[in-house]
Amino acid sequence: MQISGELWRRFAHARRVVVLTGAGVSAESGVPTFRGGGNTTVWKGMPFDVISSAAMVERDLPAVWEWFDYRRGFMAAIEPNPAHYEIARWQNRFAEFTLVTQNIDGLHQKAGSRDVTELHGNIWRARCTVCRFSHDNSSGMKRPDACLECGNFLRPDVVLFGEMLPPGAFEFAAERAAECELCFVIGTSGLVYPAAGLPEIAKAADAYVVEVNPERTPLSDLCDEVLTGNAGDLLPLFSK
Ligand code: BV8
Ligand code: ZN
Repeated sequence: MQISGELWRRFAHARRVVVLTGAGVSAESGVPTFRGGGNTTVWKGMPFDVISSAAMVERDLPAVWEWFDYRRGFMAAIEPNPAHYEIARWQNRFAEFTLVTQNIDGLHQKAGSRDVTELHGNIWRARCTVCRFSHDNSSGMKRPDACLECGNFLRPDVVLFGEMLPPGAFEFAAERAAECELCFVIGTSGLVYPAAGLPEIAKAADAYVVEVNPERTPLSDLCDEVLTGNAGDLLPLFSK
């Protein structure tokens, strides 16, 4: 058993808990990660941080849609895995529980998590490039061709590289991180900021920080405990 006695004790007594998730939490559902295992995602010859960028929205919005429609296509059939379900159970276990995700796939909500702070938006929404009106872009729906309010172009309602996070989202997450006693960092390479700054904020506030990842990351050294393995195998151990 990898979980230390110290972590069991803290898990049993914590009142304020923050969980930060990344692409690795959805890996066992079949959503490919962007990094990890020494690889980086490439789409039609472009690294994902080029195609998923503010500059590409300006330069070639149809190409951005092609990339996101492709991902909507395979994500439509995907279900939450035991890691999502275990995290959903935690919301009723602690006096104050904050789930912050970098994922755009909506799988935490599908597993039953409420009040998920989505730092990077959601692939199942589109928004107007001019008036920002939000449009449902769920699976099974035909994507609207233009904004239903003003007729201008739509874009995925996700945060691309070089773009600001949704107003208030990071600030809320940072406030909760600064108050928490226990912080889990699950399935993230810890490379994308400002999200990767949250465990540092928790640590500075004297929280016990726990990483769950099959690989070491730049955050591993600041963590008090590193659980090495797949989130879908390790997290359900907390309910046993
Ligand atoms: C911004 C949505 C202000 C789109 C994504 C400070 C320092 C350096 C750079 C910066 C900085 N501050 C800002 C930056 C720039 C930039 C940045 O961080 N660049 C880095 C990479 C150098 N950040 C931004 O641009 C952000 N905006 O700062 O705004 C601003 C704006 C303009 C000008 C000035 C300031 C916006 C970033 C948003 C990027 N959006 N996604 C899309 O999906 O296409 S990026 C992408 O990376 C993902 O979507 C995800 O959200 C994010 C993080 O990735 P991870 O979730 O960590 O996933 P990854 O694949 O990397 O890793 C997977 C991990 O899982 C691995 O560790 C693997 O081992 C593990 N794993 C695998 N299997 C499992 C597992 N773990 C557990 N169980 C398993 N089974
Ligand atoms: Zn509009």
